[in-house]
Amino acid sequence: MNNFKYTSVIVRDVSDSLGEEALRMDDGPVVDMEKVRLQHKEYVRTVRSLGLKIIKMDADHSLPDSVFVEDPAVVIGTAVLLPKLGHPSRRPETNAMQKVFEGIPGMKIHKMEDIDPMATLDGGDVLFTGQEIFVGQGSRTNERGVKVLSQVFSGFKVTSIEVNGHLHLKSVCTLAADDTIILATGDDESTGIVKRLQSAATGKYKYLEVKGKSSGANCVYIESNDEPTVIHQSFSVYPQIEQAYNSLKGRKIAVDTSELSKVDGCLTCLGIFLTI
Ligand code: CIR
Repeated sequence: MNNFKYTSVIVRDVSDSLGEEALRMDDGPVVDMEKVRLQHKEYVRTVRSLGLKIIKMDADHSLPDSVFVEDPAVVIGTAVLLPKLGHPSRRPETNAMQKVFEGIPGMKIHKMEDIDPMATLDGGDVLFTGQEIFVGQGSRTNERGVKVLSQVFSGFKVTSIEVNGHLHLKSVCTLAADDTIILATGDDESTGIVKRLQSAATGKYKYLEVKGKSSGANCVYIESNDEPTVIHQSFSVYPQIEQAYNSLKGRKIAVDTSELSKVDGCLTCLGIFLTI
């Protein structure tokens, strides 16, 4: 399977209600919606420039967090799991997502709620490395959600990692190359999470460590266009990550999504990458 040779990406236009109503872990600075839209546009332009087809969903202004499309779908190959999202306000997001996948020939859709109505999961908790799947268990994903994920993607080993102090597993670690996981170790919670992941891992990986804001370790790894590419956060916003990303082979592209990080959005959360 060409796990990371993506051909298309699902994105969703920004909801007008994001600034005022999106969920956030901390009360913080006001969100500048103009900046959010510009940063989202730039992200979409970057992904398109890599040759990927953009499948764009319309904004739903009644769903403030719906730009974060990674959470309402987990896709590996032709299998898609539509989870029951961890936070009730986000659960309707899977309705439009289901319609999108029904329109893509060859996809096999699994609805978490039909398998176990008590299970919850956010896609941001699911880290697929090509060798195995790690799934964060914390405020959004419960044990039953992990179980449903293991059933749907039964061809891979699924390991649950306790997540505390951060929204999702991928808030602190993501894949940066086919054999490399980039990890945040800037605070006690992220250090604990990545230590648990490292001791549970059965695949062979190199680990790249970054300090500072944990979301500096959230990047998108793509093998389309015959050159491994990493889309990472801007070095001017996250100076601590420069050395780590520069040590990777292949193409590196910076995209600034710092305005979305005010409501806990990372880079991975803005797209669902498909290989078919
Ligand atoms: C939430 O709390 O659900 C949103 N404000 C942020 C979700 C970000 N999702 C992700 O990184 N996968």
